[in-house]
Amino acid sequence: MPQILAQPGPFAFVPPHLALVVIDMQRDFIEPGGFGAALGNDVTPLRAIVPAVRRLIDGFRVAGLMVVHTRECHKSDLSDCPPAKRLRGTPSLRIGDPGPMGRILIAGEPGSDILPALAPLPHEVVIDKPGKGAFYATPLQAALAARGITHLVLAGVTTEVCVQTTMREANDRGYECLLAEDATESYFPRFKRATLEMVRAQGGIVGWTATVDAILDALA
Ligand code: C5J
Repeated sequence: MPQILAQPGPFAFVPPHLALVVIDMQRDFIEPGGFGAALGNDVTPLRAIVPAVRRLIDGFRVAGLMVVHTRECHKSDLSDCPPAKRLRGTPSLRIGDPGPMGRILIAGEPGSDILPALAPLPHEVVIDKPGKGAFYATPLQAALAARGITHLVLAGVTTEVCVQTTMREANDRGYECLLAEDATESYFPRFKRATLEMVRAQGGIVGWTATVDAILDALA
């Protein structure tokens, strides 16, 4: 059985049952003028992981493994956006407001698109999600079950919000999960460090972490 050199120990998997889930690599989080910037964040650190995410996606594609992409976005009438989510904090633009890349975090608007460098292929699953976790109110679990997926590699942004929430949701559903250390990023470096540590603490209480190189070595 192939193994990824991971922390806190080797991550064993059977190839056809392993999928990559790429979380929210959208213009709204990574480009100026989107939701991430409206919350007052410097978005430039997130752009730096694009090449690593692309290498990971390419590795899964070459290995013939499932690649899933998610987008955090809402219906244009905001019927799937709880007022608590929309009204919290003091962003310069709220969800649904018009911005330079169209309405913030609304499905179909330019800002909700995945970055062109990481665009899904036509046959790949794309999950639009109204929450931080990719399992809440989405068909993700059914899509994974249809392919017999038991093991997940997670990547994307932001580490401690949508990526970690999705990893915890997956862990509770019985998936073995590994977070790609250099293919995830946060607006807050210390939150990323803390997430990696808490995921793999206590013998891997939420799962494993490994570098993109280690993951690709095991797929080769
Ligand atoms: C956030 C996300 N940070 N994709 N979304 O609101 O992590």
